[in-house]
Amino acid sequence: LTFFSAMLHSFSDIVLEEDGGISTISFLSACEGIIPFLDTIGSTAFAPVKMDFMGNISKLRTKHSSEPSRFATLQGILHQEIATSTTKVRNSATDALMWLKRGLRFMQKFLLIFMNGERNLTFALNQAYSVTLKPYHGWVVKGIFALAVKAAPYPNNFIKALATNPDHAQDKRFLGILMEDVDQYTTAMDVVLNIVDNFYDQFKLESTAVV
Ligand code: 6S8
Repeated sequence: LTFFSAMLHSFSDIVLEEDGGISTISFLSACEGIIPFLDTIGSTAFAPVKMDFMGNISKLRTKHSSEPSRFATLQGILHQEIATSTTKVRNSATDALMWLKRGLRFMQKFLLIFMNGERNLTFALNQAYSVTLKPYHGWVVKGIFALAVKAAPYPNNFIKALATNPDHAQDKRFLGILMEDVDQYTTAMDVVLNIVDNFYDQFKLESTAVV
């Protein structure tokens, strides 16, 4: 019925290992599940965002393929780069995951603000951006963001884009169902992102560099 319930691979499907290990494949599949979302609501202004997001997924997929059993969890990948002092090298998996989690946190915050009733999407996007990606962006990238925000759809079109069938969006009950799905989805994202954020804090992997 909604984009979130129809997703083949969602953050809600990620089963954590006993020690909190996050399956690399489940995580990357959940990330890929977001791409059709960018396609439906997106115009060409979204292209750089999508490319960056997909680039990081692909970096992590490549890393995983190089030694699937060792890199079965995201933590396994990070531990290996910590042990080999390669977390900061160009194109490291640590760096790819850092940007991926920042983008996901941006999306999660945006959805939460929307779910709490904010219907001015430009405002919601700016709010989410301020507390997630903005601190790491220099003026050029801030400009790209400002441009993308201008392509934000009208709230009704956004809601319609989140229905698997546009007719469903006309149903009085649709908004309530959508809000439930968004709630479940953002909660599942929160669990996974908190684990990854805590790992980055614990091992001092977060970079404050501005791009
Ligand atoms: C650093 C950086 N990546 C890159 O330079 C930036 C690329 C362009 C991003 C512009 C601003 C993005 C904000 C989101 C805009 C959405 C607006 C919607 C408007 C309608 C890193 O790149 C590389 O990733 C790394 O691999 C390495 O090379 O220094 C490193 C080297 O550089 C970023 O800042 C990551 C941006 C990720 C954005 C992911 C978006 C998440 C997905 C969904 C968002 C859903 C948006 C909801 C829209 C609803 C519309 C109403």
